[in-house]
Amino acid sequence: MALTNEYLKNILETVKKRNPGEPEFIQAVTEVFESIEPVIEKRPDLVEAGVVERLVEPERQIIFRVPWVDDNGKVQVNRGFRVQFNSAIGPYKGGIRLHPSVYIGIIKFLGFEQIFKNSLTSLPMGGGKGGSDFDPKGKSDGEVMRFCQSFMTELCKHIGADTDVPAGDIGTGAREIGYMFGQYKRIRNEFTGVLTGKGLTYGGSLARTQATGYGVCYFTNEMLKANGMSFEGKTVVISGSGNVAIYANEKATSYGAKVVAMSDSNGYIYDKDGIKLDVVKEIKEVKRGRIKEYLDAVPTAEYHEGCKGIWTIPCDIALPCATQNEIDGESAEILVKNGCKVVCEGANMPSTPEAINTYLANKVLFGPAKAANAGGVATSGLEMSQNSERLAWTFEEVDAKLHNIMINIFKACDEAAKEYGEEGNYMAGANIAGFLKVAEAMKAQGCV
Ligand code: NDP
Ligand code: 2IT
Repeated sequence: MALTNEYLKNILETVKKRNPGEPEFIQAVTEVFESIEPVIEKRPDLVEAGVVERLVEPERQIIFRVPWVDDNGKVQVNRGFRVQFNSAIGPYKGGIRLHPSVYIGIIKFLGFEQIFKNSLTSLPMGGGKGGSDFDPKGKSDGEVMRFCQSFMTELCKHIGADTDVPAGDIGTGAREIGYMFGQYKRIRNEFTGVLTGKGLTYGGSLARTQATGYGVCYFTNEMLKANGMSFEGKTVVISGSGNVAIYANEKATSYGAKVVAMSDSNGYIYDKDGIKLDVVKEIKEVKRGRIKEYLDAVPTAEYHEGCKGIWTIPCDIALPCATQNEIDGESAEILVKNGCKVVCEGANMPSTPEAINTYLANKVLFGPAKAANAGGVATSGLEMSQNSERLAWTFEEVDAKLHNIMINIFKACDEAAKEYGEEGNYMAGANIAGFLKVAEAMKAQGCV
């Protein structure tokens, strides 16, 4: 769908000129612009207030050196990033990605998506994202600790419980958050909720570990119900085998579905009898191993090299929970041909624009990332609330709030889509609903 609105077309041209070599960022901006076009047509006041040209420019971008010493005593240097994208509705909030593919364009696409996602949660959180091209894989605990301490030694100058609150993302889990929190506390001499995803002994929230994956399934379940379907008896394929994928599997299974495939960046496993999640948890959460080790415990399963092949496995529901652009147009065509009825995104921007067009053209129910995976950051928001009131809620309390938030996010997407003549297009609905709250706040606060 090409843009026709002149205001948006001109801004997109500027974004392309100003951010060369950042295709993921341009992709994220283009998708949002295509969705909000009908809003812009109806709201000259937002154009007058210059909302969109401000929205696409991060408020602040910090890039820094992260030197650390490896186990051989050799100095290593990585690059650290924090993009503080938008604080119109709350302090910057978003994860930290540690992966060799990280560069400024990845952090900007993630930070931009985070603005709308956080808006959809209904909690007061602005958008931000950070990370580094450091690869935690194959590093010792000591190396990871020294990297995290060095990363936080610089980052701590820019964040704070009321300023910017980072969390986990790819490559950043409980271990990394612990090391970063320890260093922040040591340098700043304050014990505050400056990071979320903390351990339960030092201010973390119950259910944060499960939140993103559970949230994806709560959202999927609402989408299924609204269209006369359910998880019961469905075959599900989930890419990835990290934090989001594992807990999406757990919740989908508890809803009566059978998850038959999972993956990592080397390959995928197929278990026609349903993946035994205990085995995956042991490999990934305890041993930090590879998904192919599943066959050591379940020799009847299959392992295939390469990640793309996972989308050739017939399924009713696909939950991409690994990384950006993991489903391209070709994979989407194969999913549709094999009878897939639902795609709901746990990862950020896992579908290329061609894939999304294929879903929409074939009436596949599509749950877009910024709505479907918002349960993680929503529960981070709940962790911040608990830290502020110096209390800890039970698992059931947090999970119930998360469930309710996901139900409301689905409603908001559904209603916004209907209001703007895009019934059933939850991507349009998510972008519109997420945008409107931020746009109103930016207009009200004047040209800042
Ligand atoms: P993890 O690091 O726990 O797991 C990532 C998983 O994805 C691993 O199985 C990893 O395989 C795989 N993966 C990562 N990069 C690639 C790649 N380039 N190609 C193929 N597979 C890849 O991360 P999370 O589970 O936390 O994050 C997964 C996705 O969910 C990301 O898109 C993240 O932004 C998004 N997300 C995460 C949230 C959270 O709360 N954690 C919240 C909302 C979204 P391998 O081990 O081989 O690298
Ligand atoms: O992409 C995301 O929403 C996250 N990685 C979680 C962010 C957070 O602050 O919990």
